[in-house]
Formats: sequence, C-alpha cells, structure tokens
Amino acid sequence: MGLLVSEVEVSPGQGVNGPEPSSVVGHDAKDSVAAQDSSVADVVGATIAAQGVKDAFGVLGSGNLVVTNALVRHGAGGVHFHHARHEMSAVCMADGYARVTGRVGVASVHQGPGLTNTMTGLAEAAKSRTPLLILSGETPAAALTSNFRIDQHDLVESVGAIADRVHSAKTAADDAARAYQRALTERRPVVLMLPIDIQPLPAVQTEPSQRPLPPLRPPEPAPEAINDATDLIIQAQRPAIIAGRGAVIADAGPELELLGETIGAVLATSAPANGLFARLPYALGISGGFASPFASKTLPQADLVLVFGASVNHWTTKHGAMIGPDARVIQIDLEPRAIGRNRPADVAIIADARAAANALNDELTKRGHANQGFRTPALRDEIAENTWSHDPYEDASTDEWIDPRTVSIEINKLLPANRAVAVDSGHFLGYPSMFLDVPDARSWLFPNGFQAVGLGLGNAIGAAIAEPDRPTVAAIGDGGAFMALAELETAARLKLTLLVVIYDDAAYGAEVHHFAPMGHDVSLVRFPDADLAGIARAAGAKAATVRRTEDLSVVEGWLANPHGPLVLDVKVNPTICAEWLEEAFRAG
Ligand SMILES: Cc1ncc(C[n+]2csc(CCOP(=O)(O)OP(=O)(O)O)c2C)c(N)n1
Ligand SMILES: [Mg+2]
Repeated sequence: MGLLVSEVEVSPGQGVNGPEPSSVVGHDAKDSVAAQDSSVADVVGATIAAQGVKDAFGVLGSGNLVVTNALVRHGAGGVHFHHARHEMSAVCMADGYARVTGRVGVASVHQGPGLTNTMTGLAEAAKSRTPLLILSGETPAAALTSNFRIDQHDLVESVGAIADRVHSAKTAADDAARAYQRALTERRPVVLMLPIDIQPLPAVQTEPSQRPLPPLRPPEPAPEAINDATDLIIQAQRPAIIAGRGAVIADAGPELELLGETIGAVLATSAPANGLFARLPYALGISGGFASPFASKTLPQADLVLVFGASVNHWTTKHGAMIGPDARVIQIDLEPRAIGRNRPADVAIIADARAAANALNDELTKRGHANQGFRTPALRDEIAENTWSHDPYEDASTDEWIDPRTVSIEINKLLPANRAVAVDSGHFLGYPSMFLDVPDARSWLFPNGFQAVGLGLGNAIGAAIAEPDRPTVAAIGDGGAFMALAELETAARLKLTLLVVIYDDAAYGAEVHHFAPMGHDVSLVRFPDADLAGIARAAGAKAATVRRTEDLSVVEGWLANPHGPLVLDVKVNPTICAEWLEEAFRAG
C-alpha cells in the first residue's frame, strides 16, 4: 500500500498547482485499509462480487489491488481472478468471456498507464456492444501533478465506453452497483473510476440502497411496423434473413429459425454472427466477402431481405452485391440510426431481434400465412453440397509452406464439434471464417468491430476460461501473435485448453497484398522468418512448427491430453492473396 503514497509523491512540481498529494493520500488513509475490512475498495469489490461474478481478469497495480482482493474474497463460491500480462489483453479476455457466456465481463486495471493500455480492447468492446465492467484506479481529484494523471473520463468516453466513478464513502455501494447495471442495460463497457484517495476511506454505505433491476424486457415493436412488414412478407416469393450481432445478443436464433420456416427463407449471417444458424438445412453461412460461391449466387436472388440486428455494411453485402437491386428490405434494429444507413429500408422495426421475430411470427400465424419460398428439397441438397469445404481450389502448398486453406480444413476435421473459435484481424482472417465450423454463435468470437490487430489471443483466452472443457482456437496472424505475445505465458500459466493457430506468412500480409500490386515497396512489412514455436515453448506452452498436413498429428495427441495450450506456428504460403481481400481492394 505504500505505493499509494509514493505514486503521488514522485510527481514533479507537486504542491505548486494544488494541495500536497501526500496530504490527499496520507498514512492515516493507508493504514485504515489494512486495519479494517470495509473500506470503499472492499465495498466496491464485495458489491461487484455480489452481482454473481464468477471470473475476472486484469493486471494489478497499487491502484486496483485492494479492490481486486475484495472481489476475489467476496464472491459466492469465490471469484476467480485471471492475471493477464498486458491490460489490452485483460480487457480482450473479459470481452471474450462475455461473448461466450452472455454475462458481464469484469476486468481490473491500475490508473493512468494501466487504463491507457486497455484502449484498443475497450474500443473493440464498445463497437461490438460487449457489456464489460472495468475497475480502474484513478489519481485523486486534487493530485494535479501526479505522474499518473490524465483525463480518464474523456479518454474512456472517446472510444465509446461509459465513464463512471465511485464518488464517496457514502455512495460506494450504489456507485458500484450502478456501474455494473449500466454495463448490462446499455450493453457497453463501463469503466468505474476508483480514486485512490477515496478507496481506503471507511465506507459509510456498505450495501446498495436499491435492489438489482428485475430482468429488463426489450421494447415491443410498433404494431404498425409489424403490420407493414407482414404485408411485404406475404407478397414475397423468395425471402432471405440476414442476422447480425444484434440477433446474437438478443438470442434470437430459435425465433428466426421459426420465422424462416414459415416464410420459406434462406438464412445467412454477418461475419460477427457466424454460427447463429449452424447446421440448419437452409443456412447459407456468412453473407459478404466470406460467403461461399453458392451463397453469393443465391442470396441476391431474394426479393425480400429481412435484416435482423446487422448494419448490412459493405463487408456483409460485398459492396452491395449480396442484396439484389430490386429486393425489398425490412430492417430490424434497436437503434433508429442504424436504419437505412448502408442500404435503404422499405420497412423499419425498432425492436430487438427476438421481440421482432416473435411479433412477426404471431402476426403471420394470425393471418394464416405460410410459404415454401426458397425452401425446396433440391435447394437444401445444393446448399449441403456447396459449402466452403466442398469448394475446389488449387493447393498452393510447397515443401516450405502449407496452403492456409488446407491447414484450416485439416484442423476443422481434427477438432471435436464442440469448440470455440476466436479470430484476430489480418489477411488470414477469411480462412478460419470460411473453414472452421462452430456449433453456435456464442462459440464464435470475431473481435473485428474496430479492425484492430492483436485482440484475438486475449479473446480466445477469455473464451477458454469461460468453457474450460472444450478446445478453444485462437486463429491469429504472425503480426497479431507478436502484438499479444505476452499472453502466451498467461495461457500456459493458466493451463488452458487453447489451440493457437498462427497463420505465419512472416509479414503483415494484409499490407503486402494491398500495396504490392499498386507498385509500392512493401519490404518494410516483410519480416525475417521467426521461430514462434520456440518463443511459445519459452513461454511454457507446447508448440510445433507446421509446414505440411502430417505435422498436424501433434494436434491429435494434444486433444487426447491437453493440460495447457498448444501453439502451432503454421508457415503459410505468403504468395496467396485471399479472394475476399482482393475483391475488397478492388471495390476500394
Ligand atoms: C492495432 C493495429 N495496427 C495496425 C493495423 C493495420 N493492419 C491491418 S492488417 C495488418 C497485418 C497483420 O499481420 P498478421 O497478423 O501477420 O496478419 P496477415 O495480414 O499477415 O495475415 C496490419 C498491420 C491494424 N488493423 N491494427
Ligand atoms: Mg502475417
């Protein structure tokens, strides 16, 4: 605890611009933390634990150690704290955990640099609407010259997260409970600032004054909108449903399946919602750049597209090509500003995906509507015979390199059906998206809302902690691996059942394939071959270098007896440019 004092005492120029920091966090306050068990930090930890938190992530410093200890101590059955090696990955772990479990992900970080280190992961969680609670230390309001001082509030809000604060010893429990509830109801990351001068004070308020919120019901869709949408559905011959992350968050899978059956729709998802219709007979997989040739041919034939909780941006529509020019569009979204933003809508329903699907199902039943639409046995067979794994390609493996498609297809065969897959950003990301199956949408982690490289490993670690009894795959590039390298030690230390597949082209492939065809020098984004398997072993993981399919036999042995992560440094052929990327570059 002495650091609480020294942190502010090392500030240059202290006492010039404000009160002496050491008088703000004095020895009395410090000693009181050690002496009793109801400091503000204790009450905040206990209040958060009481929300039913089972796991938390973070990197500890003097500004968050006491609150994290309290969190661990007070959980019913114990909150397990998983220590990361970098705050960005700690937030990514909480994000991955939240995506798999549907619960609030919790992380804890030190003030100042501890918080700035989280920013990229925080921005991703904000863009993907992941509910997170981040406990963060904060310099005392009066410690104007502390080295750690930054404007934490504005920093956090600038990336789309919510900044909240523990205000006083009198409001500690309410402040903590409110922050947790906001994460849940607003579906965003909330950073709860814990000023280090308030943390050690004896808490006056030790229990929240209000009981937790009852389960919240989403607003009912407007009957007029349901009516108009039903009119369009009844007129349609070949309807399609495209579901996005909003549908995953709303758990709308079964309701959309029923709707699709009633109206005869083919089903597709955006990339982030992959898995929502896994194994359903009329599911075409992902719509957009990762769509199979058959899906790319079939979806534009729809004369009506129902878009549930998807932004239908250029990734999902392949620059507009996945939705026919004359197709009508019914767009369902909780947020009015999402309507028509990327593709004009004929009918808008402001509601969550499940509530809207339910209302449409009821109205269609009332009107006695049922249509075969797209759904013929012939189409069902065609879909089954035309998935990505059936698509012929010329294997570009050599003695030195393996084709990234081949390695993906083989890994897909080796893994049990119950697995989770997290995918980082980069040129390689289409391969796991196209070739690695997942059993459902909650087993698919696509932290690409911010298109940042380096988030996939942390996300996968959070997912592996959430579901330890199945393998979780982290599909990452060599660039992403180097950005998150420290967490290989975390995965090994925590003995996670994690298969890290590094698509290693010894380059920032996305940049190579983008700029080389334009005649630019790309030598700066090519790197010497690196022994990532050796690095992983040094971090305590099992590891292998993969150049041919036979090298994958190590996966079978590992699956039989995992006891920690297996890292595959897959030397992929760097000369292949994925079609989806070529197309994206062409479209600009
Ligand atoms: C944090 C961050 N830095 C830089 C970029 C720009 N960028 C996009 S893809 C990419 C290359 C990533 O390399 P790697 O992980 O090896 O994947 P590859 O493209 O080679 O398959 C880079 C640097 C980014 N999106 N995010
Ligand atoms: Mg690479």
